[in-house]
Amino acid sequence: MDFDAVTKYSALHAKPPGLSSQYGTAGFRTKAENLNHTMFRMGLLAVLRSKQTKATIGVMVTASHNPEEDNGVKLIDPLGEMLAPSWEEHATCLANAEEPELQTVLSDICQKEAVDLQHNAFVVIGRDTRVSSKKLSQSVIDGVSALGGRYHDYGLVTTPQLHYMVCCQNTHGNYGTATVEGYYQKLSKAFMQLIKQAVSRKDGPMHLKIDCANGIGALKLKEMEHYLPECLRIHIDNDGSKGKLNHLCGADFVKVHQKPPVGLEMKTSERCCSFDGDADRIVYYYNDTTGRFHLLDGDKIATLISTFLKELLVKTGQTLTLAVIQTAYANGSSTRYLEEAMKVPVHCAKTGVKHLHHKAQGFDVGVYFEANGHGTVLFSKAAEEKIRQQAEHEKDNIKREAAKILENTIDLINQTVGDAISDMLVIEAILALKNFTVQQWDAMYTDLPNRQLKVKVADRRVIDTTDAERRAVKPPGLQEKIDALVKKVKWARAFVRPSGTEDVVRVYAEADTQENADKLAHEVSLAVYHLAGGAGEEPKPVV
Ligand code: NG1
Ligand code: ZN
Repeated sequence: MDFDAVTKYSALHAKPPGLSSQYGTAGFRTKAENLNHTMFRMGLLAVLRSKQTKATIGVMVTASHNPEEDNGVKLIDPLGEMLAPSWEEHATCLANAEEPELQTVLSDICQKEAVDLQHNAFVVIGRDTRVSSKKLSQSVIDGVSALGGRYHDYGLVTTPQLHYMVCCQNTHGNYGTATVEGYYQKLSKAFMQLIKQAVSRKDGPMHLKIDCANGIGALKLKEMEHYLPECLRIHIDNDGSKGKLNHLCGADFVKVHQKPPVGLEMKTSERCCSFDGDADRIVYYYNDTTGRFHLLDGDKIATLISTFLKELLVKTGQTLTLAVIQTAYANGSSTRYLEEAMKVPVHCAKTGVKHLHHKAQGFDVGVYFEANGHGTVLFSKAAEEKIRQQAEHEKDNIKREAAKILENTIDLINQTVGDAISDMLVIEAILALKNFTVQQWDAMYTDLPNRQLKVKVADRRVIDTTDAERRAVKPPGLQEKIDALVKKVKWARAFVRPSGTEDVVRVYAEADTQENADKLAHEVSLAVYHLAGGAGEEPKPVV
């Protein structure tokens, strides 16, 4: 390893002494002005990971739904999945090493992970539309070059597009062609195959309004529009030409505030959706005839997709396991509906898609979604093979047709990570095939009223949880207090956990009415404030 080159280049991306950060749920995320050294070092780390795995590694520069001033970076492992947990620790050590320690930390990682320094490294890089992203991705490139790695800069891409590229590169084109055109072609072909049957019955084109959060999703959808069939008319709003990234718009805003984004004109019953800033999350919504806003979040999406897949699996006669993976934030109604009405097993994982992804890998078909709209479907290799075989060789017409639909669904889904564009096309195809309106989809079950709040505490690590974050084991007395509060309210559920991306404790409550959910969330916030070292003013009631 040419340490001299590393030292020389590192001086150009020097770490401000004392600054420390952590590779969290979604990589590093903080004010863009403090990220130069982190980016350079993640370029270095990507080279080491590439040498160790003997595969292409991805580096994505984005801060997803955070405001424009923030930025962030995450590494993508060989099959397009999130970075392995042991390497997250290396990432944190490397990002926090003071300049003179840099060489020692790099050597330690090489030693611990038996990195083959002779092996060539290849890194692919992508970035979102933030003003800071261009310069920061150049810092990543400098890091890659300092360790003699080769790279390809994909420039402006959505996060899931870069995950797709990594998977394509490492499967030698089996997953698809590693270009944005390859991505558009793969998805649009699968989509057209899927909706063929539905289109013949439909009277007119399907219309969908899309709030792109003033982010990368708008650019990429505009490119992709030419590949999509006439029958799907997309109307892109918040395309970045006027508004600020993620400001009063985007999937996170819509989900958290439970209201439509600014900059999108919604007519009664019109089907609309919102992407987040890097286009890996999606939520749907509409206004009913009384003007009431209806949100169809990740739980509703998981329900629609898993119901569709289950019906098809039954038709094929294949005995494949299917499960839905949720987090504690999933609405209680969705879990009940899936388990009781649909007879689909549901599992709960810790927050963060890597945990859901991992759990979903334990099934032939694993549907995972966070309530905030980040999710996808995983098919085991064996399941995929069985379905493809059946689609080609099955004699029974009904079984063969069902297998073909499943095969096209597999090709339409981005199995590497949640992908707003791919998820949107899957949803549009399912609605068309089932001849469902957004209202019919929404009517599958009714969400329990719920409220999410944040509480500031001196040190959020004083809270420790168990049972997929549904119960607090620390500080003493907190869970007992929550239990007592929950007991008083009908259909209630509440939990608290320290956020992995913000310096806050998150509180979630649901109950029979919005008023009760708001009241419970506030009371639980007060319990956190008093028992877990609240900072600043006491939490106020929800208004
Ligand atoms: P934290 O801040 O750990 O709650 C948030 C989301 C996660 C996940 C990550 C990464 C909620 C409640 N939490 O994590 O689901 O998406 O950000 O972006 O939505
Ligand atoms: Zn995102």
